[in-house]
Amino acid sequence: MTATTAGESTPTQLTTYLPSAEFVKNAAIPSMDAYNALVKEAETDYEGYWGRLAKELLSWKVPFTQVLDESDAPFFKWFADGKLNASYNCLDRNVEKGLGDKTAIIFEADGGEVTKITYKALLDKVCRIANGLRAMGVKKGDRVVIYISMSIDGVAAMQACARIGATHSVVFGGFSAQSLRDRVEDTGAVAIITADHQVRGGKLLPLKSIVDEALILGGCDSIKNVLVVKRSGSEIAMTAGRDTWMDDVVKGQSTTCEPEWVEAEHPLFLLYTSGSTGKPKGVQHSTGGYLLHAALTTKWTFDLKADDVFWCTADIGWVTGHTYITYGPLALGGTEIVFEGVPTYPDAGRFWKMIQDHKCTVFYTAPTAIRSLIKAAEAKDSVHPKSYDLSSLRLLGSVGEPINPAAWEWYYKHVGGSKCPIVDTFWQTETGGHMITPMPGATPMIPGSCTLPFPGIQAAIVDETGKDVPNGQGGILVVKKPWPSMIRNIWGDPERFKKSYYPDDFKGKYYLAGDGAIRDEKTGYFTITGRIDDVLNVSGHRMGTMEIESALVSCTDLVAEAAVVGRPDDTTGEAVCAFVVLKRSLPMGDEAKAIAKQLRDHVGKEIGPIAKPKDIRFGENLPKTRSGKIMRRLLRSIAKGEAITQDTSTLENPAILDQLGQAY
Ligand code: 6R9
Repeated sequence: MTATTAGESTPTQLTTYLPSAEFVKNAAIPSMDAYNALVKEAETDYEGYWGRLAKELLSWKVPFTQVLDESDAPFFKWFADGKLNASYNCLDRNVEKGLGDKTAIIFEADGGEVTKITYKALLDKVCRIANGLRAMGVKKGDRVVIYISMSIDGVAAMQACARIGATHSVVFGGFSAQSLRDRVEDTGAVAIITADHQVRGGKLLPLKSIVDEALILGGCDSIKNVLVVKRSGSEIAMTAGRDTWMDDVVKGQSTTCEPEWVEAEHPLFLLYTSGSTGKPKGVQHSTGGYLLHAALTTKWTFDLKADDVFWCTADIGWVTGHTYITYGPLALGGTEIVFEGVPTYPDAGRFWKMIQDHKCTVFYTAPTAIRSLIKAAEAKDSVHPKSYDLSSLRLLGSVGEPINPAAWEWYYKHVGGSKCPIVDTFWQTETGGHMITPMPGATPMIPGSCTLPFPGIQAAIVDETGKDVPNGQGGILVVKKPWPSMIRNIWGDPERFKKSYYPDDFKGKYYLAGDGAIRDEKTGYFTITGRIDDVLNVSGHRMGTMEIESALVSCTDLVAEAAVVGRPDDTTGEAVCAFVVLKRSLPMGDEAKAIAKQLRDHVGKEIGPIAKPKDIRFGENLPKTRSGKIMRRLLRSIAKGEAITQDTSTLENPAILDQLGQAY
């Protein structure tokens, strides 16, 4: 790869990186001309373009005759009269192509044990789970909640649901009983698939007992069955008539299972994510359009080839794990790594050692992981990438939050050996797959920019009235045309769907991403400037400030009022900072520390450990305007430790600013 410095050197000037001739030689999209030709094809005949790709990448039981149906906008339908099955597309058809003996998944457990499974064996496993679910009466359209950690079983459970047309809803294993309960109730699921325990960083953590707790909290009467995968083998409570070991569910089941051929619009999954207001929303995805984009982006953005060993380090509890573990790589017949645990156990060299051991070629992770591994590597040579053989790598990816140029360059140099392109992929739970990203064999890369839209995606930046803003000027990120893998609805709340994503501000015509962005004057490249709503991004995990505030005030004995803002953090991107007014006198010193711990534990219990505030600041009141509005901009300055430059003359009680100066 050649590094060229573009234009004159100014302090903000960043280097442009070009893909190497060697990478370009075999790339799916080998030049900007090839990229531009696809963009042009989509512009000239939008439906023809997506229709062509849907036929080329997916196998249809019943071919579609219409590509896009806009008659009920913004409830768009894609390939609506076509029928297919996602599990057939990911498994059977690869076996039929002669890939039965090819490794589908290389699984490495927390303790380092490796299990490999071929396409044929994975298909057998999925069929047996699917038959077991059918035997329990689970059928097309039913919802199944999956609460499990990273495992072949987790991927197989998702595929088994897809096989019988049941809509899965995976709940991240770090969520609390309360969060799990809320999601179970909202989906009205008939079954939960879980495991006895999960293992993270050498520690055994409960899963099944949290399911029990969630079900006791009430509102989950729809659940008829709980299927339990054995991970630890330790003793756990089983409720007769409701709980069954997965081993017993699949015992005696056939390894063939006729797929349920579903309409392309049939909901493949629901995945809960945070918005700016209210409870987390159940993002509903389709089968046909979603799977098309999962496969297509894996093919073009990750340039996946038959002999690649692909590794996406995300958890299947997040959308990245859905699209780039469970569906995309398998739909293309790829070999992928799945790992259990954390990047820092047994030490911060885990990722590098796994890349070396499994000869990983394409590696996809989050900036927060990179930043924490940089810190560790700089402190200790043995966990520095240079202590490992990473020569198998040919492409790197980043997702979840903006990657700062310094982290980008370290990733490029120390992990990629200055020869691997980096795809900085911007997308969201709602978009199903990549929206703005370099094409690795074509797009000149600039650290910190996700560059240009994926071919066919009509991303743009507009002002509050929906008017395009010129390059060089920041604005609101929108998508002007519907695309196949877009969110179809918020489960059970179509009004909220319209309000959140197709607001009247843009006459209901543009998809509102919720992020701000700016395009470079010269290159037209996009840089994401962060959320424009009250959503925080901590270690690439989305959280609503409102959710955390509700969790804090639900500690009714202690908390009178709470406000939550984000502040920049070197490692996690953003950190949660809570401002709390207690029902008692202002605590100081050790007492304040103890209360802060109590509040953190409470948030951990209400939502999950990821939502625990890093800083808690106590005040006798919150800074408010005379009309009673919390001055959030001011809170953000305090959280950052900035000198206060805002006008505080409207502040009702300026004295509390001093109290809020101390973080616990
Ligand atoms: C896939 C995923 C979505 C939000 C999104 C944005 C941020 C994701 C990014 C990025 C800058 C990138 N985000 N990728 N910001 N550059 N490459 O992360 O989905 O969990 O729904 O989060 O994450 O703010 O709106 P999700």
